[in-house]
Amino acid sequence: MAKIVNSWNDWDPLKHVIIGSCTGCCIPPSEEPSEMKIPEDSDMRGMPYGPRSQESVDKGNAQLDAFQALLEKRGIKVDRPTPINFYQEIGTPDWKNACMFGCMPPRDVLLTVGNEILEATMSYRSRWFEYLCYRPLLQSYFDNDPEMRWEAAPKPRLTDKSYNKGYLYDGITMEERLKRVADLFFVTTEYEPLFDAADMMRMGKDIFCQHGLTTNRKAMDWLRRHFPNHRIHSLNFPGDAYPIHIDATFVPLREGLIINNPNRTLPKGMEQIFVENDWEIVPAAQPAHKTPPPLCYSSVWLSMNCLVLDPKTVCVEASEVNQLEQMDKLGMEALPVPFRDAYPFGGGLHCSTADVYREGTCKDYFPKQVGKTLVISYKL
Ligand code: DAV
Repeated sequence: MAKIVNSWNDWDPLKHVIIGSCTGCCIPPSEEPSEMKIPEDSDMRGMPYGPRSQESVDKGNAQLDAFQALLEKRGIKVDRPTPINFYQEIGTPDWKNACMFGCMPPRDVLLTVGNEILEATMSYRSRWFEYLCYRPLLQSYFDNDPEMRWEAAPKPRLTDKSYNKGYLYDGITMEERLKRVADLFFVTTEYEPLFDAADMMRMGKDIFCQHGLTTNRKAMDWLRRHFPNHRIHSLNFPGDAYPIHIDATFVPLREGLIINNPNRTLPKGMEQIFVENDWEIVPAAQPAHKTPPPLCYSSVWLSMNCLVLDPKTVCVEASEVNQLEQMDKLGMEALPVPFRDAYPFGGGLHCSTADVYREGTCKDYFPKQVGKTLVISYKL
């Protein structure tokens, strides 16, 4: 039987990937952590929950299908999840929620590390059951690849103990938001491990995790124990008032090269491990757009949320002219992919995919373990 699952980083040659789907996606009811993510001036603020319009779903799906066709033309195998009925009340013995979110960004849910695919805990109630959409795929990988490790992180209780009540209050200023991020005080507590897979940047033997609204330190400690042959690091980016998911902030393009959101740079002491190991950190190009598309959770920095196909080739959103130009300057062939109609469903080209197979093995890109990033224990 063939090997199906293998991926150690975000840049080795991609052979097999999952692309999400907009079918049935909903705007979920407001919850403490999702409210935090929505900027004051966003048209998402105060939106009633319920299914997204069929027109927007069709437009999003058309772009996802075209992206699939582009990858398949290049010999990359593409799988798709099986959407469930997201517009139904869900619950556990601890809570109820009026509906779910969707299954557009598989990157948030699935963390591939070598021959393992790990289902993340997630940190919103609306996304608690999202793993079900990927189960048909995971089960078939498990059935057909005898080495595939299928794992799920402990499902979180997500009771009120997991959230800092009143963290977001009316009239909170931008200054206060930024201070809280700098102080590592987030809406999620340290009560239980919580993480979205998109907060992880996989770099061979090292996994760098963004500490923010969706991932806490206890999750990093859980990952440290779960992956004993890896080194788990914590990164934070104090310039980001809404820190969720590392992939519009700090994005590796190939061995030795990372683009970093210029508004969200690493604090002192955290850049050292990259510098000492000869990694170049380049400020990412400015987004081409002043605002995200309507009803979008993410910022304009989805411009840098690109999918690397191999160390010389990268997919970039087609209207992101500055980012396309920068890729060229950095020696990458950039393939333009129209994708703004899919953004509102949860993200860009990186978010909307999850690795199944990339060539390559687990390498040590950071032999010099220096600076202040290594997670020893979750305590601050
Ligand atoms: O800048 O809004 C989006 C990341 C989505 N996975 C941002 C982060």
